[in-house]
Amino acid sequence: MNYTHETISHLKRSSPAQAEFYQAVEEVLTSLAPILESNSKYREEAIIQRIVEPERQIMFRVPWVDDQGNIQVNKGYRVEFNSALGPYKGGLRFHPSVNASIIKFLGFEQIFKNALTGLPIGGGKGGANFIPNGKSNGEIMRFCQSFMSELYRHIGPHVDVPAGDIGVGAREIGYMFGQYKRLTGRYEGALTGKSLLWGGSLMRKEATGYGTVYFANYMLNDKGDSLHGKKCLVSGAGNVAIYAIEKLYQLGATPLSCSDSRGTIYHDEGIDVKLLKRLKEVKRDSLIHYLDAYPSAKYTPVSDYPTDGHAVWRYKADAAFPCATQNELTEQDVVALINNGCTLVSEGANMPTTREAINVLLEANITYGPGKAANAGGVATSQLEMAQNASMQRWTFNTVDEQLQRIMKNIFTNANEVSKEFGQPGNLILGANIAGFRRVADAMIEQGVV
Ligand code: NDP
Ligand code: 2IT
Repeated sequence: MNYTHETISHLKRSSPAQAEFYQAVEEVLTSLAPILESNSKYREEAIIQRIVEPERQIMFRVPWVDDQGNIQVNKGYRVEFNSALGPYKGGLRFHPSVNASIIKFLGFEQIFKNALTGLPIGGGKGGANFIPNGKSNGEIMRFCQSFMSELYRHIGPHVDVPAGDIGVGAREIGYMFGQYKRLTGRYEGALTGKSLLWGGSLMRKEATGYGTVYFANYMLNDKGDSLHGKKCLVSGAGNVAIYAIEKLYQLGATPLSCSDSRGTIYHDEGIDVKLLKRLKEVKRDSLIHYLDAYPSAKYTPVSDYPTDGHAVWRYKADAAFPCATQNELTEQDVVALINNGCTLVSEGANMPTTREAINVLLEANITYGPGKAANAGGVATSQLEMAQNASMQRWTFNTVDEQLQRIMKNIFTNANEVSKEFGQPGNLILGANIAGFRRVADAMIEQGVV
């Protein structure tokens, strides 16, 4: 029986117009074929029918007043997808492209990613179709307060624990935490990614980018190689990209590029990570200003990108780290990478690689770390933040870093072992999807039809 085809047809009828969600489901179900064939219990328990349907979906109005005194209205979401393994856990995304399809694909991915960490966290995701770029601090604060004025009733340390994602960093988490505390009267870990001054964990900011690079290094170590001396392409210029770039330097590699929503920087001497932090974390400026300090670097505006992909992947390098957004690595981008000698792709972003591009990666035997494995360091460290909050402790940077490395290594080993168990050694997309699925599905079976 073709579960993938049957499930997608069903979803197209029951949840119309959700292309990114179908894409995420198709990718997972394609990988699950061997375990579904060999294991009748998952069919008898209707696990697939249950797992693709969120336990709860919340959609709400987010009204706020801009600096000109105009009333603005956005659409807010929280999809509580699966709580078999623990409280719903996953980020909030503020970006104009946010809609039900985007939040559902992210929430669906999060179920398996969180399961892979081995930690007690379920899967969820949320956000709003808000445009953070160009907004004043006051506007960001009023938006976050309005967003939390509805969200607070659905979350809590044992219920659902949101964090950041695109457009949501420490500043936004701060404003949302303040409003949560004001509305509930409780000072508790209902959000992660908090400031170090009031309950945040050391290393959370760095965790996703560092984790993605650790994961890439573990993949290479398994083949007797390492990142040392490798030239790397990175996309994005936000939280994940910045700390991936930082860790690449620490492991002896050279990151040559970064990108934002307006263009791509390629700098053959290596990206100046201090300047990048100043431009993006402090000034929230366009990457074009990188040229003010380095006129010899190359800037390509989006208008000059190839029609079938992205400028950032058209340079010569050994490894690629997509760290911006979904579907940012196309089939033609992957072909270009391979023709230029690239042998590794490690995904910091969620679903950055199109379905067709993944097929090319697998056929070419490229070392490939899928996002739900390679970028799980962020959510794993969020869970370490929850553990510190619950026990009123504060761990050192090194303690958290050691745990992050241990978790990333375990995820690699687990996905790799499962890929061998199912006769496709090294196919980590298959290994990660089956390993994550097995843990959630078995927990669902033990908890009955709920
Ligand atoms: P940020 O908002 O910090 O940075 C996102 C970066 O990507 C920015 O440079 C932004 O450009 C660029 N970008 C965003 N959307 C687009 C787009 N549609 N086209 C081109 N460029 C775009 O987000 P994060 O770094 O936190 O997230 C990046 C990716 O990593 C996302 O896929 C997210 O889901 C994933 N992720 C994040 C985790 C985390 O802990 N933060 C954990 C695991 C995965 P600009 O600066 O112009 O806005
Ligand atoms: O996609 C992700 O894993 C995140 N945005 C982080 C989620 C979290 O709860 O830390």
